[in-house]
Amino acid sequence: MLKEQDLGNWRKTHGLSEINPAIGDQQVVIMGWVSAVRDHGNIQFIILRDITGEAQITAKKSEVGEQLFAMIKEVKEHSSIAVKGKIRPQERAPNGAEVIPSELAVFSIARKAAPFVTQGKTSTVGIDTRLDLRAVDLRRSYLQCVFRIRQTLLNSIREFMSRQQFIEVSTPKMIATATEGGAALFPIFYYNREAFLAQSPQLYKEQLTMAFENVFEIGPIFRAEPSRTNRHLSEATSIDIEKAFADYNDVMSILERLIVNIVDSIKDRNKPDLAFMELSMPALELPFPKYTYSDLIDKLQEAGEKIQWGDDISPQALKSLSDQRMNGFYFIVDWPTSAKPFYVKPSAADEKISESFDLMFGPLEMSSGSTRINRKDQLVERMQKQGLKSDSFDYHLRVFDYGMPPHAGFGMGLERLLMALTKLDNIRDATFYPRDIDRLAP
Ligand code: AMO
Repeated sequence: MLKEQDLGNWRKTHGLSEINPAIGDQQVVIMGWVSAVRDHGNIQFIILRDITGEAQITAKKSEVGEQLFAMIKEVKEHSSIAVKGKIRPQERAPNGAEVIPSELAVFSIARKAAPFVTQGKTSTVGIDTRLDLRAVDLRRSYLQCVFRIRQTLLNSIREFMSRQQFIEVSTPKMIATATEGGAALFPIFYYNREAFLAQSPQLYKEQLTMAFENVFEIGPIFRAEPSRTNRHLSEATSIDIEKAFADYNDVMSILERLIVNIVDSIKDRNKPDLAFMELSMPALELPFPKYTYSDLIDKLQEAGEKIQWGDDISPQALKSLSDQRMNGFYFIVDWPTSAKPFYVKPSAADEKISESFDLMFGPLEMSSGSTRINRKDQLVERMQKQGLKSDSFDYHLRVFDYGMPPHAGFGMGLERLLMALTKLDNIRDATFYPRDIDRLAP
């Protein structure tokens, strides 16, 4: 019988990707979780995985002795184990080497077979079965690739924005008022008052341009989305930037260069992941194509869509257009003022149109942004037109008396971008523990 033991003095000497013939005769200690076992009678193979990669443990009864062999034979997939042993060259094993065990430590025995396999690119079970056991699901090679790409994405955003002299900020997630009209709020108890989870860092990032000029934030946003779609989460991660002395054209230029930088970093740093996923990054050319909202409405009407000027443009409608350039990244600019939140600046030439944009990838919205109103009286007027009480925004409006610079910015959904770049069907797979109308656990 296998017995579980504590870590005690056991420590790794090598990550599994470091196991190779060059290690020679020294003893190694490796640790990880069992991703596969193969029983060949008097030879037992275990494929062990850790965060660096995988290695093969080969136990021949004649080589390791009856007692250790019997123990190894009992090890099940997903168990957490350590092995002490020596390396032997083996062409067919990962990195050309196998580990011949001399001692086994079992930290945690897997008591059940997982309801899904962790190898391979596609899963045979529905997403809900996987999400119910998400930490086990995240052991899947495919998702490990997705989240390594996410890591590159986050690092390259921080590197790029820092190079452009943006400072990373953190703004409150418990807030007093809504900013994004259409999306519903989650109310919370804040001591004896009602408060909300932030839908966006919008007003705070705008205020911070007064002090820091250029700011960015990568943080959670909360949206009570009543619909069940493959592209909406109740808790998402937003990449927000705000820049003083700039308009929407300036921040569109930053956004497209940011996307190019991210894609280049992934191509450079995630080669093995892209190879495993059989995935190539989109070819990008600057500047990204721009379509005005009004032109798109005309095109959609020509394509037979029932859509009026002023309506939102749905992904389904966009799919009816057969424009090659709309398969990749492109901007839709100059949206109706009525379709955008109160802080978006109407155009000086025609106030029905706003200085705003959405960045799209195919039919999917990645980001939206705009030039903002920086005059208090105009902002109050826009709030009133949208039926908002300007008194409840007093905490925000008061800083406009002290020289709010002209500014512009955007917010981009991290999971949307990751989903688009890794060609995931469902946004839930682009986040560790998705939240939606049906799911609050795990
Ligand atoms: P918007 O509401 O368009 O704009 O949101 C910006 C981007 O955030 C992502 N996003 C979501 N992702 C997953 N699930 C959701 N429920 C969800 N909601 C939004 C999308 C979207 O394009 N304050 C403005 C931004 C700005 O003007 O700076 C805002 O929040 O990718």
